[in-house]
Amino acid sequence: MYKNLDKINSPKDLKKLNILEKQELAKEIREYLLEIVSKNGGHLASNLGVVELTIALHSVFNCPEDKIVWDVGHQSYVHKILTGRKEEMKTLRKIDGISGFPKTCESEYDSFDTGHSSTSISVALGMARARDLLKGSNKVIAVIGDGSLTGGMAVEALNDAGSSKTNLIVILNDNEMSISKNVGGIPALLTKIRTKKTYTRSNNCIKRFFNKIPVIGKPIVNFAHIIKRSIKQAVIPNMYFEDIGFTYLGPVDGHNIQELENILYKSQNIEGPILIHVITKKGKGYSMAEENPDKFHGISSFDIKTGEVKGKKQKDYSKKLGEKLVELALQDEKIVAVTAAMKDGTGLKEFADKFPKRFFDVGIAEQHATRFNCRYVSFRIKTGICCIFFISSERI
Ligand SMILES: Cc1ncc(C[n+]2csc(CCOP(=O)(O)OP(=O)(O)O)c2C)c(N)n1
Repeated sequence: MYKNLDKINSPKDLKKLNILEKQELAKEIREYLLEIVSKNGGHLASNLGVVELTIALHSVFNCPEDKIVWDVGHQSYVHKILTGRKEEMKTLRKIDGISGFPKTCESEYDSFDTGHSSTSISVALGMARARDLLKGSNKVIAVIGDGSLTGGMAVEALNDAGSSKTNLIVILNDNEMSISKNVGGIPALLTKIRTKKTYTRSNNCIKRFFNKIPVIGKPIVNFAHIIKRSIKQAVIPNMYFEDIGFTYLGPVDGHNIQELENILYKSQNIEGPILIHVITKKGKGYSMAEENPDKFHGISSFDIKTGEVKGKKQKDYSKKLGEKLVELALQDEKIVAVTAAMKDGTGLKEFADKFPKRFFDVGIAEQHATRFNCRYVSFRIKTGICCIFFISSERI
């Protein structure tokens, strides 16, 4: 029995709750997620991380008219729970059970059939442009993780959306994790922005102060607005998102429902593409998952108290392959390994630990990895370097 959760059959019910009730609801949803995933298995850590974000999204927007596009579809459990599928979630990973990903045939609240990854901004931009042609007024929101943002398609879509002037909201769910620790220049940029958080706060305080001064207050604010960009550029080394045409909002605490709702309401009054930078903790609220987000990213049934996976752990092909690769790499220093953000899933952890200089995680970027791989293949002809290339093997 859940005091608040049992009352929620659609986002309409959610909108009736006050902020304290929503905070209690967030706790109950976490308990419910743990109850289900510990029994059936599933994607846990990412969902624990988006509980408040999903509550805020469904509190502020009006789905199904407004469209939410989940980039990594495994992040949609909370969305499913809040959109009338709480009971069905008990059939997750069972024969004929509910899908662990958004499915348009399952619910009108699922706007797109998403697997993984990096497709949401393209999909949402297409929906937004179609809406504009049809003279519609609904909102379109893409929710993309920092891991998925390393995928080429996401960058291509940002490039297009940024110059489009189309009303579109991109929520960047930044938990600093892909399945493993996120890698590359874009995550480094996000870290830079996160650590300059004080900029947004002090900027708002200054605005409020000058706005209170009669007559001269407003002109000063306007003047400040003109020089804002240069100040921003001085304080924040790289305003990448603004430079490519987005209005950047944030960073905002992804576990504070009130702050999230405020920023989502604010975004509704801004024209053009907007990127809202939301900071979340993968595995939030379950210490085992907070400490080992990669282990609890996707997991079989487990004991909630100990975090131990139930049943006998079988050696899978990836593990065996990884072991063989290490054995071969010990004999041949020209062997390297390339992965597209799937170090653990492809059995390469031991290789990465033993040969850090010969291991390349290129991010969720298989397209890039194949060309990068070809360089090594062409090297092989000349120098004998051999490349073992692993791509995603995850099932949807
Ligand atoms: C094209 C592709 N590459 C890699 C994967 C494996 N994969 C699935 S989810 C994921 C991490 C996604 O990270 P993020 O978008 O930050 O979401 P999070 O799980 O952290 O919430 C990865 C690497 C995949 N499914 N598809």
